[in-house]
Amino acid sequence: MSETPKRILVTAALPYANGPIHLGHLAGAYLPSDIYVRYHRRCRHNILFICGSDEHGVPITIRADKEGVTPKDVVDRFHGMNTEAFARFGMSFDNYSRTSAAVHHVTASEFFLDFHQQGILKKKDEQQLYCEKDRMFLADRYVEGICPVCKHDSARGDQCEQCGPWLNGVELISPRGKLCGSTPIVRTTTHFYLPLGDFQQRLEQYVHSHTEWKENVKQYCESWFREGLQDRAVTRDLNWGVPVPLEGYPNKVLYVWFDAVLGYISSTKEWAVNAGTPEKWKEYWQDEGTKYVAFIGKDNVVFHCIVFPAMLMAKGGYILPDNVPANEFLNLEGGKFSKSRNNAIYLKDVLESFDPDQLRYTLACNLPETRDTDFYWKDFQAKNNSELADIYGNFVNRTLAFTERNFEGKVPPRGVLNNRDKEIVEYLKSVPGTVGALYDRYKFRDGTAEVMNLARAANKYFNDSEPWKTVKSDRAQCATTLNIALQIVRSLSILFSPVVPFSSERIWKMMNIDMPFSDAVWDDAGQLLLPEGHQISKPEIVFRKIEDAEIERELAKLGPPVDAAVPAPGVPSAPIKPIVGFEDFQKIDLRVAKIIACEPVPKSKKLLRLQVEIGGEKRQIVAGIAQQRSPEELIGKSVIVVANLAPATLMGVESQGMLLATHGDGEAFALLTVSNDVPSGSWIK
Ligand code: B3M
Ligand code: ZN
Repeated sequence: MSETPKRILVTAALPYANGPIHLGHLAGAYLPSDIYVRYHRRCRHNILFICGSDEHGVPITIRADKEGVTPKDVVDRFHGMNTEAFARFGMSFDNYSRTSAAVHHVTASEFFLDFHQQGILKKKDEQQLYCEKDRMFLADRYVEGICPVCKHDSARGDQCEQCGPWLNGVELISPRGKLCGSTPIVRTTTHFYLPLGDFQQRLEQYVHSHTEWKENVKQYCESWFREGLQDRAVTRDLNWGVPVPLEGYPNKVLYVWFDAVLGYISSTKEWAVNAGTPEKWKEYWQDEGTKYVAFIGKDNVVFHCIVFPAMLMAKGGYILPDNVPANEFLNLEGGKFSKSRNNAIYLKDVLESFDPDQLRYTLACNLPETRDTDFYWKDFQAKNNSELADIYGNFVNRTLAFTERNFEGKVPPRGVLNNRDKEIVEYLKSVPGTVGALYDRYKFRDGTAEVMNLARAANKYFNDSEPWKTVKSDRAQCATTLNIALQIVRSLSILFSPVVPFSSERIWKMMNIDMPFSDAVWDDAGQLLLPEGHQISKPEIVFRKIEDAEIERELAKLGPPVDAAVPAPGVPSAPIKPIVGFEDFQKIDLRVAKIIACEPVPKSKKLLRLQVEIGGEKRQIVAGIAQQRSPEELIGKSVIVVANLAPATLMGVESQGMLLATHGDGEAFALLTVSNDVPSGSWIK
């Protein structure tokens, strides 16, 4: 859609109400979406901005279990805390709802029932991990274990954070319950599945029709398509969530991702009711004239580009996202954000010491749009002091102060323009279009930089025009310079308003302009609209400088760096595990094994069943390397195995050992092998 759409719907991922909002969240989905919306509002486009708290799922119940409180206590606390922090940060949502709201339960149930009645959902009996001690099925994050793909040792039941795939708890190697740490058993339970495979063709068509999507997003979808979409369980054995709306399933709820994406729709319904136009939500979700943009972080791509569109297709009558601009991650001081290791910066804490605009500007300059970026406190200080204060703030102050001193604070007349004047006026005219086009292509860093470039050029214009000289030698020229400089101050406040809304409004007030700031229109920022003789107010400092001591204080609050080691290019880093004694190491029996047979494990995309020989003894090993190696490539190879690992059952097949391989996919994947001359059973020490 290149021409202006009739209306725009913007959603930002619903943050889990299980902890406070941190800078990683802001850089992922929230600041970009807010800049986009504020820009379009200035353009007077019909745009609606929707968000809310994601209050279901295991992240919530785990936190509640840990604290010994109810899930409701947890979501009430964080919903309140995050609503407030977002407001102080200037997030301009039209509605911020929560998925525990009645309207949401009704909406999610309606989708589920509709799918059930249409015969789309498949009911299946499946094996799931069950903890006999806690007497519960271990859904999603209630179980951890070794990732069958990359061998990461704390993959969660639903996903491996290290290598990314969507897992099923039973695929984990050596699973352990999150609550009591004991080894779960496998038990049969009934669940409803959404057959994503039935939608693959339409989903591929849909994704392929959006060549303009970000590369990372398209690549991610392609890898899912290549793998082939599978049936996905959309119910869970839990008590917290939207209850399965059918008779006979008392202890089952909808899977959190099934209900969460529908939270966008229910939040829109809530907005419509509050606005006194209860049917109006339909325009945003069901009218082809709406352009829908879903802002998210990269870890949510599959749910927004595949699962949610499939659900909307299944329901029928809904529009699909026109774009899903997913950001990469923001790292902290060269390491990963980690809440558990005190390596996170929470929004509410930053706002105790700094202005929201200081944070908004720094993050906007450093958004992880095409790759992961780092937040450094020193960088935060430098950007504030040398750009916001020294360029933008300085230009505003010197212009207003000069006008006050030499023209009684009134906009002086603009006379004949010299070449320098003409040049800056022409440049000013072009900026709204340039920046708007960048924002429309979700390039918020570049857009922000373009606005700062205008402030930079304006400072240079002021310097080169030397009004402190012309005020004596050529007062008419001096008046023209100041008239133009004041026009640019006005323009900058509009052009900067999506990024730094609070200070832009302060500047607008200092300019003493009658029109409410919210009425100022984007394209007018290219025009010279301040009338001659207009009285401006007394200038005040807009951006304060940040002292070294403030930054030292923030740095001291952080825990030791996580992942400080420099990883090899392209390889996801993993921290080195704690030291083990030689005795402990010696307990692990590593042997050379020869692969004599190999075949895929039925119904599994990842697992291979290998028959190996270890010095005359035959063993069966299940390895999660089906995507990296074919059986033909493996048969006959001499590999290294852990020969005394406790047996584990994977997808119903017993594994009596483990192959050694490097972590990672593609080039990063390697199986540890030795030459076939080395006899099998040889001991490695
Ligand atoms: N709450 C995951 C997250 O916060 C999830 C997003 C839901 S969007 C519908 O990353
Ligand atoms: Zn993994």
